[in-house]
Amino acid sequence: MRISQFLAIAFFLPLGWASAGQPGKVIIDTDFNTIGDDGQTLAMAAQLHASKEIELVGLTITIGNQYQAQGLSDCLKAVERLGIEFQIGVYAGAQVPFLHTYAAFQLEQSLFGNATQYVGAYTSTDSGQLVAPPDGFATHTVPQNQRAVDFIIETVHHYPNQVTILAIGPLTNIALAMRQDPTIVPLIKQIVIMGGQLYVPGNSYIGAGETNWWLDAESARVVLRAEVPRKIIPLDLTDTVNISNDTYDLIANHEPATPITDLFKDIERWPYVYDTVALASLVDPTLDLDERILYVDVECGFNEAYGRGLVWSEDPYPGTNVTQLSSVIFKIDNSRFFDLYVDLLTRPVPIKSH
Ligand SMILES: *[C@@H]1O[C@H](CO)[C@@H](O)[C@H](O)[C@H]1NC(C)=O
Ligand SMILES: *[C@@H]1O[C@H](CO)[C@@H](O)[C@H](O)[C@H]1NC(C)=O
Ligand SMILES: *[C@@H]1O[C@H](CO)[C@@H](O)[C@H](O)[C@H]1NC(C)=O
Ligand SMILES: *[C@@H]1O[C@H](CO)[C@@H](O)[C@H](O)[C@H]1NC(C)=O
Ligand SMILES: [Ca+2]
Repeated sequence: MRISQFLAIAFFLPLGWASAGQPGKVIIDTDFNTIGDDGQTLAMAAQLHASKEIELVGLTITIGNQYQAQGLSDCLKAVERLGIEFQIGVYAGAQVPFLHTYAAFQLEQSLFGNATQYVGAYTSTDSGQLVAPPDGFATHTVPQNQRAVDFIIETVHHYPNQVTILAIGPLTNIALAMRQDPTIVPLIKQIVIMGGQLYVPGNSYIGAGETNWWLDAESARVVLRAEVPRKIIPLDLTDTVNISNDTYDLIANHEPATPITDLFKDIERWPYVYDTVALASLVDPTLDLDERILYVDVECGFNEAYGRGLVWSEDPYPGTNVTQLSSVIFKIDNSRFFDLYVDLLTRPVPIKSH
């Protein structure tokens, strides 16, 4: 079943609190990597753009899985590989988190213990040496002249209440945009965030938080406290959306092979698909099976809990505007999700322009 049919059904169902009908225009803010969950999300979004189920308006790159310059380089190649490089601009974003720099991370290590889990870019300092994807660097695509923060601000003003931000990395670019021009905040249609953990352990340094929020907790806090409709896809959900070997094989062994399935064949098998769940939940809210409206915040103290999600079931501060509540998804329809995942990751690439 195609998404358009899902949407037709969704039309007759009560939609979730933060779901405002068809997704429409989407900016993806991403700590890009070639064929990890961010790269998969872009490949899926490009197909949804081609079939007009979303309108992808730009890709803004942030630090996270990799330093920003490497994510940017990999994303330039990705749009060429997908054949969307003349339609979708790639914008360079924040190079370091708002406060939680590599130096701060090193201090944390010395005070609170060594890293035992995933720390993304912080496995080393930024060497500045770019590494090519398996199929080489981009040959003819360069970043847009405009910076990510300015692009976000300009786009939201140009299309008031029409732009959804799919935020699948640390929230640095979005927080900076909200601070540079606070008038965008009430004009953002919705932010869908992959990040945070509420009742499950984290996957970042010493297990405190989820990696995106841990890498830049201050920016996460800015975005979580903004008066903007928000849907959160936390680890609590993504920990329950495991990809099976059979599903892997459907993509890796797909005939005919595509540049995406070829890349997929060589990735290290890993049970989680994180960011792709956020895209799916954005385009098809009927996938959401357990939605709760919660007040969500993030620990910013300089301690072992830095970056950990904080949650209240009710507004903790009298007078807080109700729009600061978040929709949090705890369960999706895994079977329908993986049907969509396999479908979108096996469609022909490069995508023919329309
Ligand atoms: C971190 O690891 C290094 C090298 O293994 C070790 O020398 C150091 O004592 C560790 N620090 C803490 C706080 O555990
Ligand atoms: C998903 O995979 C992880 C890691 O292999 C495992 O610990 C967990 O129990 C699995 N969860 C589900 C819902 O299958
Ligand atoms: C999935 O495949 C990997 C390697 O291809 C293998 O190590 C693992 O045991 C398989 N998992 C299951 C549940 O069959
Ligand atoms: C909450 O904020 C929205 C948007 O700024 C505003 O329209 C609304 O009146 C506010 N509600 C309360 C109770 O302050
Ligand atoms: Ca990501």
